[in-house]
Amino acid sequence: MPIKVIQGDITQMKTDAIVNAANTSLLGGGGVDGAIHRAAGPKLLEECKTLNGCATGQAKYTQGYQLAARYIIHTVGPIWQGGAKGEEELLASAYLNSLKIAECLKLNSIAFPNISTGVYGFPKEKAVEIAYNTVNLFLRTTSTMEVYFVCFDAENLSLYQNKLI
Ligand code: AR6
Repeated sequence: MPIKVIQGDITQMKTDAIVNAANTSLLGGGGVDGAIHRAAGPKLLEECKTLNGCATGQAKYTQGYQLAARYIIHTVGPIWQGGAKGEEELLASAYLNSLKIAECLKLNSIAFPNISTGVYGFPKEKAVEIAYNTVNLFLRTTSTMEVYFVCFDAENLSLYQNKLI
């Protein structure tokens, strides 16, 4: 099974790339974004400053610097505003565009956090469906990449584990 679910800190992953749940500025923030910037070191912010931000649902990549992962793929999930503002499509795009970058870079493995389910408030159950379905479809049609869903909290972990059964 190329999809794996684990609980832990994504900054510790030894995959070829880890995905950052960033904001449109790409200049850092709290949550997983803050943890990745702290772990990668200050050169990450220097490179991010050259990227001119990132639109919601899009993705851009940088080097991994002090991380074990070679690359960081920065994507911006939607802020949940009730569900009528294209949030579901934008979350699917965030996953898909990250996977496309990994494919362009010819990566064998990638680790995702649970994008938008922290301060951006996306309902976790819906987010799991979208994440899982987007990755599954991508892997079926185009790729043999290993994909990890790295869950930080127990609720997301059990939602993902139930989805995989
Ligand atoms: N490893 C894996 N997952 C983590 C980690 C970690 N070290 N730390 C937190 N999470 P959030 P968002 C989980 O809020 O909702 C930032 O300020 C967390 O439990 O980090 O997409 C950005 O700059 C949750 O399940 O991201 C943006 O402004 C998931 O990561 C904004 O937050 C996402 O939570 C993005 O909000």
